[in-house]
Parts: sequence; structure tokens; C-alpha cells
Amino acid sequence: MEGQQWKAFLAPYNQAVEELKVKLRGIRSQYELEHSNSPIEFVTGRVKPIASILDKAKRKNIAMEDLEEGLQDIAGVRMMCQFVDDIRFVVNMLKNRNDLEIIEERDYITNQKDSGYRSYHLVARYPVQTIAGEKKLLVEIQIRTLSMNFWATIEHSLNYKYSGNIPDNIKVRLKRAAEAAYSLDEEMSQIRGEIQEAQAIFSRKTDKK
Ligand code: 0O2
Repeated sequence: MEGQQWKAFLAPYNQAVEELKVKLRGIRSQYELEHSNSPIEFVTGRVKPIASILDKAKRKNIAMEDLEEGLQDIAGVRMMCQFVDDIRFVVNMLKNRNDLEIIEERDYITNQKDSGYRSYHLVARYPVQTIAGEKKLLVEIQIRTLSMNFWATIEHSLNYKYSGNIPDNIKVRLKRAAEAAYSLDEEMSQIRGEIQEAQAIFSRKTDKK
């Protein structure tokens, strides 16, 4: 594909990511309006860079004409939660939306990856309206706690730095860090009630200012 063709190919994916960021951030604002604790802490999104699309297509043996169906994460949205239990809640909320059709789920929380990676992945079909009509695209939504996100972000950059071959001594550290991240989630879940009460008081206070 040439530069202009890539631009045209990626445009609806950009639109999907931008739309979903607004819509999913809206959930948090609605909770804030009602003064209740939001199950979502923050939302990010990105369109996969062309170089990563090409790398992944090569690695998975996907032909260029099959990219739309073969690569499920060209459009990616990430939703961060404070507590592990919020993830299940957010997943159900997404399943009940009528602007998304969930077609696949990957639970890397129950089934942690060997690397130590934990996160809940949903693949959805999402319709964008273009001047040529409606286009249904695949988007990947990753839902994780702040602690899972911290670990994954760092591991991702180390993987990049070492081109996928992280030295063994660092791998061991990362495994330990993954266990620590897991414990952090466990500990926070134990005092969830306390934390949420404190946050509710704090948000009422800052509202008055
Ligand atoms: P990026 O830069 O995040 O876009 P595969 O890529 O073969 O492992 P598949 O079938 O595409 O997997 O789907 P999966 O596993 O649901 O999603 C892959 C994405 O999940 C990755 O995207 C990462 O975002 C995240 N992920 C999966 N495993 C790991 C891991 O061990 N560590 C980290 N940090 N992230 C992980 P990409 O394409 O790798 O890159």
C-alpha cells in the first residue's frame, strides 16, 4: 500500500478510536455527575502504527487484503479500572451496549500469560458512518486495572527496547513485578469500601470549591 492508500485505509479506524474514546469517557462523566464511584478510571486509544501492522501481519501470516478481518487490533481502546472487580462490571456494561457487537473475549486475568501479562480483551464490531456509507470495523478493547496497566506499559517498552528478547535476569524481575502488581490489586480489593468512601468525600469537597 502507498502512503495515500494507507491514509484512506486507516481513516475509519481513526474515526472509530476517536468516537469510542468520547463515548467511553462519557461513562466516567456520568458517574461523576451522580457522585458515585466510577468503575472506569481513564480511557486511552490508538490506531496501530503502520510499521506494527506490517510486523504483526507478517508474524501471523496475514495477507494485505485480509488485514481488516485478520488483524483485530488495528483500532485499540484501553479502559483502566481501580479494582479487579470493576473489570467484570465494565465488560458486562460493554456487552449491553447497542453500538458495539462483542464477537470475542480473551480473559488474560484468569489465564495470565507466561510473560506475567494480565488484562481482559474484547474484540468488537463497531459501525462508523462514512461518506460511502456504514463500515463495520473490528476494534480491540483492553480492560485492566491501573496496576496491570503499569506492568504492561513497562514490559511493552522493555520488549521494544530488546526487540522481543528481554534478557533473562530482567524477565525474572518482570515476573516478580507481575506478582507484586497482582498483590497490589488483591490488597486494594480488600479495602475497596474504605477507599471508595474516602474518594466520595474528597470529590464532594472539591466540587464545593
Ligand atoms: P500494541 O503495541 O499494544 O499494539 P498476539 O499479538 O499474537 O499475542 P493477538 O491474537 O493479536 O495476540 O491478541 P491479544 O493477545 O488479545 O492482543 C495482543 C495485544 O495484547 C498486544 O498488542 C498488547 O497490547 C497486549 N499484550 C498481549 N500480551 C502481552 C504481553 O505479554 N505484554 C504486554 N505488555 N502486552 C501484551 P501488540 O500487537 O503486541 O502491540
